[in-house]
Amino acid sequence: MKLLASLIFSGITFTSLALAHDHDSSHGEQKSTTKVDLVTDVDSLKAGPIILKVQLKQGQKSLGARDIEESHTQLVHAFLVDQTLTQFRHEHPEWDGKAWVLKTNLENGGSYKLWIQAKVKNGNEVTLSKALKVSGTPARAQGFLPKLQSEVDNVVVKLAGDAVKAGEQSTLKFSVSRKDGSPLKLESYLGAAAHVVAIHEKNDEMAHMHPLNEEAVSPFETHAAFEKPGNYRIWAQFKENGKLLTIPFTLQVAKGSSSKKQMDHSKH
Ligand SMILES: [Cu+2]
Repeated sequence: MKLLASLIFSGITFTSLALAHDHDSSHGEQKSTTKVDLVTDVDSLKAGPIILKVQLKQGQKSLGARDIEESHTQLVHAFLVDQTLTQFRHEHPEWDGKAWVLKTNLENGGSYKLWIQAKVKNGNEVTLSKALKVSGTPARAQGFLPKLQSEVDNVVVKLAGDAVKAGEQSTLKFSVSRKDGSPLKLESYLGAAAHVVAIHEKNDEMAHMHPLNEEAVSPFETHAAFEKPGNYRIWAQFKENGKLLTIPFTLQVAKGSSSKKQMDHSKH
């Protein structure tokens, strides 16, 4: 009897472990077994043209072009965002045999965050970040009042995403037109109709989304799941006539019923 009881007990334990594991893995690619550290050659830069050498370290190994799987036509996606969340750069560092070389131009100084996304071969997609100091005139803070309509270069984009709650899946809908209401002829950008990046006002959480529709048309929609409540700056990037447009928004994400649980998950 005793043996049987212990067998049942261990059986139950085993099942619940398996369930717990399943539960964890369903929460997305970020929490996983592939641990990668982000290392840069310097921690501080000067506003203007910059060159930053980035290493993706898996233990002692530096991950190079052969270790990374392409996603959206690129190996490594890099984003540089300052603390005001007004400065945004989306770049694709190139592997020079020793490091991923990131070249861009920063107009303003400030406290920046470098965000890196890469899909490790035989592993998972990692999202990494690192703080960088940039000397130079800081950008003027714009605050985080909701901004669901944005204009850049005669192009108007409206974002419909009201009642978005943390920890719950929502849909963001972007409608693009010219100021006079006429349509744009969108074209594919990096293998997607558009790229949408959302960063929390504390610059400590980011999400990179792509439209559900493959064809570059307006309106386009993306699925979004914001982990925590608060204000998010969102940049929609798409192309017309070979020209890349980057359109900023500010979206308020309300507390969701399951956001507490999600936040706990984000810690490990
Ligand atoms: Cu990219």
